[in-house]
Amino acid sequence: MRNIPTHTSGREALFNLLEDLISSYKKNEKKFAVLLININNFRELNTSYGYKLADKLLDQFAERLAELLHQPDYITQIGNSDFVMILPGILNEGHATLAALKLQEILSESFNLDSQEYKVSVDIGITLFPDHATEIESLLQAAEVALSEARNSTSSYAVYSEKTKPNEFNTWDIETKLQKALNNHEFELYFQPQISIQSGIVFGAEALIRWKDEERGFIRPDIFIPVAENNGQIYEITQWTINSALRLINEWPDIGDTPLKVAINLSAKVLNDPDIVDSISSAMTIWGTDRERLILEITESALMDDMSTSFKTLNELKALGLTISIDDFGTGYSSMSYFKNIPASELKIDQSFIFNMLESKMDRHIVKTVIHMGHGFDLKVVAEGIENKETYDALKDMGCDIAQGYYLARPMPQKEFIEWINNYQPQKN
Ligand code: G
Ligand code: G
Ligand code: MN
Repeated sequence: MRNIPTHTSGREALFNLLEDLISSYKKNEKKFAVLLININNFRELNTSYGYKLADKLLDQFAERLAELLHQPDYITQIGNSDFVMILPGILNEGHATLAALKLQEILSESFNLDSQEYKVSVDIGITLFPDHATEIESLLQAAEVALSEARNSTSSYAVYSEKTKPNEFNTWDIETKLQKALNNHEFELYFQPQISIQSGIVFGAEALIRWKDEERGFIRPDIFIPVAENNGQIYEITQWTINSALRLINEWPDIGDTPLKVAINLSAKVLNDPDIVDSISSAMTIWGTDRERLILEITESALMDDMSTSFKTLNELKALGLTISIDDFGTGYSSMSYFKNIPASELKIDQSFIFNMLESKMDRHIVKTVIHMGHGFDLKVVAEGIENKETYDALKDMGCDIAQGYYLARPMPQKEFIEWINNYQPQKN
């Protein structure tokens, strides 16, 4: 077990501690340091090794941090891959950077899991009370700024400094910019084609949101969707995505016997919104959408977080005639028993299995098994992340239903997508 508080409870305890420290340190004119520690590429770790292993790694990581503590130091986990360490009673900035160096030294030794070695690297943002800020929020914000500075520099730690602030694009900035983007409709939907692999004809497309900021250029949804999930902006973004997609598909040409489908990514968070079913249903009425055309993708891992609420909402959406697809399938570390009641009609095998399936016998075996199992449950199986013809052909042989990946086409804006459909020649093999 992790012997330090995690997530929400950690955050609350941290705020309480900071409140106490700030009020007593203000009186005594003493300094303390806040270190924000972030594990690099934690998401990739989850994808490559699975949640179970990543969790074990996180446990060991937390243990190592805890060993380092001297009374009255304090450490807590505040996000999936973020930890905050408080060092009370330091005399100057040098003390704090020394601690950061020490931390890095200790964390850079490999972790041993299931008799394999894993390396982890961290970035650390450092901020001092009262030098950089004197309130809880602004202290943590300054630590975020310092962390971004560390991420973007060759050094893996950085101390907050006023001059880094205006150019930095931290979580705080994203929130404000995101709101502006929502108000000004700065988003665009891109579409990545999906092909019915056995017949070779176009099946439809996955809609992927794109946000281009004036200064920063394209900001990846991987970066801003989690921020929006945290602060509630995700509801508005979801409305925008659904309405845009349903409006745009009305411009797509009719080819073949069945209309082209659109797959929209839904954050599992919105499944808790009591109005979500009604709002999707009324968007379909407004845009005159044929129910069979809409696919909703939910990632497997998010689904597992709150299975009872998610399943209830998904069943209602399925009852409306929509297709539910389980995205990133195979990374959610799930118990197979949920399959008996799964409110889905489609599985999207995670890209990580597809990328290496030609080289890795293990990955090939997983893909084959998922296809077989999916079909056993009457589910259509989609493979995404197909980057070459050999992979496409192998998936066809395995009986996979739908294909998506750079080999076929990259995500593209509406206009190009329509041209792409019109020029597409069915794959002949
Ligand atoms: O291609 P890409 O970088 O767009 O996608 C990165 C991630 O962002 C994927 O996991 C995808 O599911 C997610 N994503 C893309 N568009 C949307 C969207 O409109 N809503 C939500 N919730 N997630 C999206
Ligand atoms: O999590 P989700 O499955 O929604 O993520 C879709 C993401 O995968 C998008 O970011 C999309 O651009 C990306 N993508 C789609 N096809 C390929 C591919 O063939 N190779 C790689 N590397 N990424 C892909
Ligand atoms: Mn998806």
